[in-house]
Amino acid sequence: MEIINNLPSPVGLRKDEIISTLLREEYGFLPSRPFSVTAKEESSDGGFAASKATLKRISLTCKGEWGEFTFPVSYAVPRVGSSFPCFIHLNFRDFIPDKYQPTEEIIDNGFAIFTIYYQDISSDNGDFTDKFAGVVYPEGKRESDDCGKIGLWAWAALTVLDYALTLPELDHRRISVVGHSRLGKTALLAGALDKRFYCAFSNDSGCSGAALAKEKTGERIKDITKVFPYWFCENYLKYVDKDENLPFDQHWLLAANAPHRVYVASAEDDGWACPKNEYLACVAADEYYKKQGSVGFIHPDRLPLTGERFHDGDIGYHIRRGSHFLSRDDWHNYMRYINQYD
Ligand code: GTR
Repeated sequence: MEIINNLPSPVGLRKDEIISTLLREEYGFLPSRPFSVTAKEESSDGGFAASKATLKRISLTCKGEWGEFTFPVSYAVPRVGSSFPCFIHLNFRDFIPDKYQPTEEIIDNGFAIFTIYYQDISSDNGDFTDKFAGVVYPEGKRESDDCGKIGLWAWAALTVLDYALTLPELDHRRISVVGHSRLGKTALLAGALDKRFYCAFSNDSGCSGAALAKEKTGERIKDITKVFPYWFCENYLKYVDKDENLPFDQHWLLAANAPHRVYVASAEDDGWACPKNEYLACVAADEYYKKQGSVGFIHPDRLPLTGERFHDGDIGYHIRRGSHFLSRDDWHNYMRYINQYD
């Protein structure tokens, strides 16, 4: 099979070494974890989805060495049953349901789901005084290795995980993080930073997400840092036009998710993300997973065909028909992947 030669290998490095390289050079170091997270139920609707689920709006108040920050989340949970596997979904809107979150279908499959509207954590722009950014970066100023917005959004997913792990109705072994596109990059980072996740699901995350930078088509580091420099730490700018000889690459981000699962979903027509390099990153991360004693990526010795799914390893994968979108096909593949195991 076609592979990309001379990729820097994470094999031989400890996981904390891989993560500190990714944080120092690309995403930036995150704010410290909160000392406490307190939940307040703002509303509860037991009639949600034909009364099959309860939909709650909850405020989470976090206290930490940086001060205090409160953000809202939505939580939909089936009304009948117990030990629900759960998704923490970073979404682009706070609508329930939403075109990227078919909540009733998720409930019907026996899953609970948290939704974080990402801009409730901090705006999707270069304003570092907004919301949580303003708490951790007084006057909106960052050091060159302080995290950008992706790091702040990932911080929120870890915080919701802290809260989810206090809920007796959830299966604490099977709480996963999901995101699409910029929020797929965020889900992969959150997964790398917290071994308590079951799986990190990256949907069409592309450049600076699941796709290898080397030999990538579509979006490159120069493009992404031109429009969205604030997603990353300032150090990342030094890699503009250096995609071909980075000292690390995006398979390190997948590898840093070991030993828990990671899942990469691509869409055939998503050329800007580069489905080929999303697949080849899974291939390249396999060796590190195997060295940790995990089943790595089980796949044929060729590029995938549209419609294929590879669900037998700790690195899960599918490529579907269509364009850049978090679709029902993607969700059904994610639930199928989780359900086949436990
Ligand atoms: C694009 C960006 C991609 C992807 C996408 C999104 O414009 O360049 O890397 O993250 O936005 O998040 O929708």
